[in-house]
Amino acid sequence: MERTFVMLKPDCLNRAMLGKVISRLEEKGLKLIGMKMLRFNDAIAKEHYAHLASKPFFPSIVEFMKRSPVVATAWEGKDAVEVVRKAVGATNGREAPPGTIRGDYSMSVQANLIHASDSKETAKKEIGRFFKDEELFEWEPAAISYTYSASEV
Ligand code: IDP
Ligand code: MG
Repeated sequence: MERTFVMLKPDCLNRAMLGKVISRLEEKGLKLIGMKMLRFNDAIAKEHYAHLASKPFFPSIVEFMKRSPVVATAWEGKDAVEVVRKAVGATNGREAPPGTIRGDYSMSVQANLIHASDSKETAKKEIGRFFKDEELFEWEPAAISYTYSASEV
């Protein structure tokens, strides 16, 4: 099954939205396979957001991500990368459609609650950045045979 990386950002913790946001992914039918709390430093922030290093708002993202701890999670499911990106919605919370996590809970471009990998390659890199192999768990949810049809697994 495909894996993806999701991070609950400082605004998610500080607005006490962790449970809500994690529930959205659980209720969709994705399987949580790893979870940890950590605090960003400059090195992690620069590596994680390297694709934005040339943007004028880059220093502000780094400061934002260091403001409080974050929660890193890894999820598994069929087409997990795309399914999660769709559930998360557009970067700008004011433009993300209702029904998406950002569309329902965020009013900001920067404080948009959640990070999700944008491709399978990125997901592999990001899971590897934040988790050791032994911090990722193989398990079978009790409802798995009601989450997918036999031909989908
Ligand atoms: P994504 O999170 O939807 O994949 P990216 O373009 O990868 O969006 O940007 C990473 C993060 O950087 C965003 O989630 C947001 O927190 C922040 N960011 C992106 N664009 C801006 C901006 O124009 N101003 C401030 N922060 C931004
Ligand atoms: Mg991105």
